Amino acid sequence: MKWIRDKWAPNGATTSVKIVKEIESYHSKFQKIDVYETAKLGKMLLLDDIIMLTEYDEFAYHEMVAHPALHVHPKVKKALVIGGGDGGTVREILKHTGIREIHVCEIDEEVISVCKKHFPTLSSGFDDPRVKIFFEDGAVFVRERKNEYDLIIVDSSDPIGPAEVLFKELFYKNMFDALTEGGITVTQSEGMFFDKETIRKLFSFNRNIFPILYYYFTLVPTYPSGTIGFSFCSKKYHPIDDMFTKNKITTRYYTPDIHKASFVLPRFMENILQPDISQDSRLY
Ligand code: SPD
Repeated sequence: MKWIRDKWAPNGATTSVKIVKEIESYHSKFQKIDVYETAKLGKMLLLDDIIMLTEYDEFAYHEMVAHPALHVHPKVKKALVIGGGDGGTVREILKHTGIREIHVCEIDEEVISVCKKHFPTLSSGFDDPRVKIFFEDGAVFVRERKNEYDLIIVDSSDPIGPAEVLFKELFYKNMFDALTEGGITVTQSEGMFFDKETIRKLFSFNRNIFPILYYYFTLVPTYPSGTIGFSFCSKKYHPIDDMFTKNKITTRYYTPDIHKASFVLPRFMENILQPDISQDSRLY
């Protein structure tokens, strides 16, 4: 039996998962791609040795990256997913019947192929006629779109390698312009325990771009520290005051109470997100 250790360890601590078999391991043009059969958590996908998902807990991430915004914006017709090559985010968006069109911009075609082969319960949405896939750099793709999407979800890896550019101010400014009036963007914004500096930087520029900006989180045991969060960046709608409920969405993690609770943060996070506290004191 072998253990695979997640390479994402910004605070010198990370996750290990026991595996029983290597299923795929190769280098695409952009990154290393690995699929393993784990001992207890189903199949697991890694990009550049960083855990992207396990079949066991992926729902807790994909439901929470998608459903809060879709229970706040009253009419999401056209959505863009940047990254998200495994298909989990598209699968969740498609649960909302009002959606007419989903664009997916994934830089690495190989991620989609490998997930279609090994993770069909995530990637099946790619065959839906409302979904169109673009193999392009997300930052370039967004720069060329104006007033087009009601919702943009950035389902990215971490701020090293191909995803680094997706954590920059210019990218967020371009997303603002690519959104329609009242549009919302939700971005993978790392975990509150181990990635405080990344979150602080994101909020330091985003509070000047989006009038409504919140951090919320979910629990994913196979990510370092067991939690990961999202920036909720909105032009008009408030994540709690404008929230509504829908009856026919089947979920395993998301509920209206979880929606509300996920925006309630510990004191240290409130401090990190405040603009006027000296940087040194708030990072611990
Ligand atoms: N540290 C890993 C963070 C990965 C977040 N994105 C995962 C992609 C799942 N669709």
